[in-house]
Amino acid sequence: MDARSEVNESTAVRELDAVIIGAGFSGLYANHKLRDTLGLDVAVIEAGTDVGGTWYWNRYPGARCDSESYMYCFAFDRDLMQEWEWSGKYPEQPEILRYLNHVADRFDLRRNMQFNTRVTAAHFDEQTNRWDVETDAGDRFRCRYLITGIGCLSSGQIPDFPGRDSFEGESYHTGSWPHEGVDFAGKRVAVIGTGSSGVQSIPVIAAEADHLHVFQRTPQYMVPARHGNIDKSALDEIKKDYDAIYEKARHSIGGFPYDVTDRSALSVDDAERQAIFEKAWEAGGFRFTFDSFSDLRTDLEANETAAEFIRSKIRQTVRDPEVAEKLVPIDHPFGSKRTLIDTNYFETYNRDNVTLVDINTDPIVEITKTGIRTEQQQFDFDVIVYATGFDAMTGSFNKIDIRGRQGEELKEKWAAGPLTYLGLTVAGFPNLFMITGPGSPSVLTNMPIAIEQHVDLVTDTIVHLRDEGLELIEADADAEGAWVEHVNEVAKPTMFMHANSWYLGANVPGKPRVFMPYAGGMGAYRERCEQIVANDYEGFHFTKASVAANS
Ligand code: NA7
Repeated sequence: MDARSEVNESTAVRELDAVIIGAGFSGLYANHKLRDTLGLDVAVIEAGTDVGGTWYWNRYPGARCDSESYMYCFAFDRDLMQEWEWSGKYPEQPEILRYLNHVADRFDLRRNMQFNTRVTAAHFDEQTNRWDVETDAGDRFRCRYLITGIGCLSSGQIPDFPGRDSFEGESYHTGSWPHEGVDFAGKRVAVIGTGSSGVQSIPVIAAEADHLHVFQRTPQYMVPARHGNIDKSALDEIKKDYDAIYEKARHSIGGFPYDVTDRSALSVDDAERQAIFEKAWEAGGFRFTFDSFSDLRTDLEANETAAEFIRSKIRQTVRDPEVAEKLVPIDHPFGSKRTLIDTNYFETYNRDNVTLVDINTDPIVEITKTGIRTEQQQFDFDVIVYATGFDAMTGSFNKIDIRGRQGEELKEKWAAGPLTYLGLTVAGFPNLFMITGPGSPSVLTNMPIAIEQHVDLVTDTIVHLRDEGLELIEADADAEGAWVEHVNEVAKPTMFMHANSWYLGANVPGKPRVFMPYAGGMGAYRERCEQIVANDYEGFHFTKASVAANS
């Protein structure tokens, strides 16, 4: 029987212990823990036709994770860790999707999942102390716990360019790429956007297309990925030490097991600094930051030394000096927007079939039937690729009508920026748990590490409720306010406050400028959570089952 027909037998309200929204890393693991470890009656509701979340949707050419493969996986099951073989240094989208399908098969996770279905509303009912959940397929669930695993970058953004819908060629957003792929051969292609998705796809599309025009708004800092096949014997060595490696990652800043230097960029002379940067550049990826200097994230002068080093690499790589200058970032510090990890990105501009359009000096005026018109030029295209990013962190929440006590709308509550306690719970929204919600380390860390920490905490909390005969857990408004303040305080001295980034909501017109993820590091966050639990769930209050039953 298909999972959907199992769940959707009728439109009558189905009583459950928990509804989990999303079947990506978060939903898969939450389903395993709540259903199999705790024995709860759970339904997982997923908009896609299968598991995978981010990696189900983002199938654009070149899509890949920036975490090294051996760290971009679940660590909750030793056999699973040992048996999966990654083929590349960084995991590519098809391989991550295969991995998540393997996890779903191995733990039989699909049997209580309902695909092709979006949750449209979730209202907390103060009479029953349950969440009433509705879907676009007409399902109605009533559950004690509501868990969101809806991802941080799942709500795609296509800018509202005039005439956008008049284009008669093919157009795609990188975050909802056709499953059958796109044939670029012999075609005139535009890519708008040079974030991670643009930077990963541009070299691949350029190699296939007749001609590629890249429309760039902000030049970006990039560090080479040094991607390649993974050495099997090296992976075997890692696997022997997996427990210790993961334990180190769990207590690190970024969810990686790397040693982080404590050397200041200003403590060495120019020659030594250059040599250190060169070595870190050779290591590639996020190691460039971890291996080089400790104050790149916090000291503008130190940061400028890294910024200048990367600018010189761009100038050395791109042959046409005019094009190189357009690609050189000057208006924000290194690392203030998400650091991009590239493969052959700048080299791509040495190809004859690639043209860079700087839309700061020549802005897009409209999308036409045949292409894109800027202030100075008209371009004709067969395909337009929007690599224009996401309404990050809050966008997917805002698409669901979530209401807490007294009908309070989450969207309204978050109108001036997200308010959460630990990025996990919201005052006035009892028994709602957000996996990697705004205010948690989430996107600033290696995501599986953050997801496992959150799901484990939620699982332990449900056990606590059960053991103590408690019906509801709810964040105190004061604790929530103090956490939001802390999130802001921690971000203040970092580079993150010096750029128009999606971390700050700056890429979405009208979105409040609030720094959304927690920049204090995964290790510190984990310790804080542990302390809170040890202090009888400080900052939370509980409702006893008996009181709830009578209310
Ligand atoms: P990003 O990183 O948000 O990048 C989006 C890109 O699109 C970026 O270059 C933007 O320029 C550009 N953009 C956005 N809106 C416009 C408009 N209106 N006009 C022109 N250009 C625009 O999204 P990605 O999908 O690449 O990556 C998202 C995350 O996924 C990434 O950080 C990783 O965590 C994985 P801007 O820089 O805002 O000037």
